[in-house]
Amino acid sequence: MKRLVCSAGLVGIAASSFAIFGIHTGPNDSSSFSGVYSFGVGIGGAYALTAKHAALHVGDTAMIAGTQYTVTNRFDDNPADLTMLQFDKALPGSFSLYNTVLTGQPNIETTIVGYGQSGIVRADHAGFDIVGGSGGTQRSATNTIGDVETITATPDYNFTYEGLFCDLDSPFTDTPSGFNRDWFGDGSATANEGGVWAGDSGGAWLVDTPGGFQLAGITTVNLSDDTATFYTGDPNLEGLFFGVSGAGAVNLTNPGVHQWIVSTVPEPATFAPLALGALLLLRRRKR
Ligand SMILES: [Ca+2]
Ligand SMILES: [Ca+2]
Repeated sequence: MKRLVCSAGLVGIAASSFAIFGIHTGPNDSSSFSGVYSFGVGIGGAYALTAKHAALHVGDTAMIAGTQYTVTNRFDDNPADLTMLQFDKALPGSFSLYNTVLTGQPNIETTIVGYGQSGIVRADHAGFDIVGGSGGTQRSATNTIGDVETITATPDYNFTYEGLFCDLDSPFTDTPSGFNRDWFGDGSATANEGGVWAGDSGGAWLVDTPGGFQLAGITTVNLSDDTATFYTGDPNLEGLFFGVSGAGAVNLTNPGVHQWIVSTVPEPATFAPLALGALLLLRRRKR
């Protein structure tokens, strides 16, 4: 397994949270992933997963399409940067959990969805500049999950967990030396290569399957390779350098994390649509 040598910053609302950007994703470009909310990701019924360092608290409310949802329970008893929220009623959208365990260097594409600040590509093609005040709009970007390993997020938090990691590859042929490298050695940029920035914590890392998008990770950190020195001294880059920067999520496919999720939800919430269908069928038969 590759060892990440990097500094990692949490991307939540707190000290240094993060946002979605991508080469085709500007401040006004939004996609629609029902089930990904600014507070986390619906997993069925009244439950959502999010990053612990940015999670709502019991009694907090969120508005979805004009309806208010209130947090009634918060489950923090997981060592990862991961919290489960329970609301007072079922959330309108959700994703099922990706059911393949990701380890080593899976090299599969993920679609990252969040509400953080957006970035625009710099004229010199060395990376992105953050667009100030651009948070709050749902955006998506893609990347390749090139590494799965256990990290400790920052000294400020006691999170140690297995994460999914992506490097930020340049899609340009004229990117300056150093920034044009493939940090993880997992291949070049995807069609809408991007990462995360402030405000993206708690967002979704989705894998496209024949059955639709499934949830593999929850956004938690961004990374930079602090062994690379060619980018230092350029404050405009803000840690969003091609060849140096990356994004990280809590690996929900880790067996221990998966077990915590399914055992914390008191009912098989992800089976709710199926149960409803069965109920309708029974009613129909009675007629
Ligand atoms: Ca990449
Ligand atoms: Ca790469």
